[in-house]
Amino acid sequence: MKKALITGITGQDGAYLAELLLDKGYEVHGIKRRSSLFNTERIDHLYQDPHEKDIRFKLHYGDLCDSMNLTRIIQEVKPDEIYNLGAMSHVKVSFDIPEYTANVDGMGTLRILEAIRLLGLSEQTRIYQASTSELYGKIKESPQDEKTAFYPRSPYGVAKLYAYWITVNYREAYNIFACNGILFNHESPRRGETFVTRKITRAVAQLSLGLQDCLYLGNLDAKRDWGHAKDYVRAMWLMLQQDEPDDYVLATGITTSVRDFAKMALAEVGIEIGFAGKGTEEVGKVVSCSNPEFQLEKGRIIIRIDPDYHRPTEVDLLCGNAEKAKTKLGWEPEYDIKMLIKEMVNADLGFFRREKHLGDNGFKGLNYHE
Ligand code: NDP
Ligand code: GDR
Repeated sequence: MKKALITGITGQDGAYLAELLLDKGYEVHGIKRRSSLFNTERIDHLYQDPHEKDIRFKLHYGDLCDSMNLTRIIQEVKPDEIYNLGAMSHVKVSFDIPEYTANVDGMGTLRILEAIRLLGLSEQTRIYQASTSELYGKIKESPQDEKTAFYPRSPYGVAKLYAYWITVNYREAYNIFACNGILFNHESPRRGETFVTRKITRAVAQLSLGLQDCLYLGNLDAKRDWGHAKDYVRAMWLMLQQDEPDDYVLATGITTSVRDFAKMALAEVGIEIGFAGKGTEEVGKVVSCSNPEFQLEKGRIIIRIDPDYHRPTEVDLLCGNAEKAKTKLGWEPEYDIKMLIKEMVNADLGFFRREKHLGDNGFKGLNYHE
């Protein structure tokens, strides 16, 4: 039975990847951080009682900032595959905590690679490094592929640049089977709530149910190549099953602005909006609402700009070319952006309908703690 170790198992991708590997018969180990509240919501359905026999899912406390901890876990597990998904993954937040971001996202990768080398596991353990389209940053060339030059635009992007190159270096210097997946944005109902897609789909649900008045966003002009996380974790696994290690772009090849994403998400529940005004004065107004369940009057402003969400340096346009992954890995995404939005909006609507029902009947919401 193959063993995998996933850092960042409690995150969006970690949860989907753990499901995939368990389905494939792997023994799956994950590193979770100690936190004052439970942080395993995305993987609770995978939990196996450690007192039972033959369990295939095990969590270890750890942190990418702690070399000794990482080395001990890797020594104990001796994984065939490591998926390094752990990261301070929020680009805007990385401007607030740049040193921490460098430590986790940059040095964290080095710590894992060094552990593999020092433990003599270079021939046994394959590693997947979660690289990102944020490496491209300020580019003129579109679409971007594996040969496009990097120009990161945030402390997050710069930390991930180090991680990218140290992964390449350990592959070349020590013959470690190490791959970078240069992944463009990928989303799902499990996406963190402060990333723009999930922020929008949650707001669509709350606006339409009368639980929120207005959605505040930053740069509506930014364009991203949005795919579904389920498609992308499949390719992470494929990268580690090849004869030779390599780096691959994963993307859909379709780019959409934040403004259009918001329009499409609202259209999913029958709300049409129009945008008017410029810069920070731009607003999104209801043009029509064809859904009899919702009470949104024509002309009501439901989107405004909050300049606090603007970034000191922005990545304007990302659009990926995943031809290499398609040809060499045989990978094809199954979701397009419409299917993605539908799934996300419906999941959030379901959640907030339950919240509203509880509220209407005198109970606190599901996330309420006395
Ligand atoms: P999430 O933010 O959902 O998950 C990040 C994970 O990293 C969480 O499990 C988090 O733990 C963990 N983590 C954070 N800090 C540490 C630390 N110091 N030590 C150990 N673990 C830590 O990210 P995604 O699942 O969306 O992304 C997975 C990886 O892929 C990340 O590295 C991200 O940068 C990268 N990536 C993501 C893309 C995307 O569009 N989703 C695109 C390209 C790259 P906790 O739950 O406790 O916070
Ligand atoms: P990104 O994702 O920075 O691309 O990083 P995010 O969803 O945060 O931003 C996408 C674009 O939307 C604009 N934007 C806003 N963003 C947020 N979060 N909140 C807002 O209110 C808002 N309004 C507009 C942003 O300026 C940006 O242009 C994600 C992360 O998952 C990274 O870890 C990963 O590496 C990259 O995708 C690929």
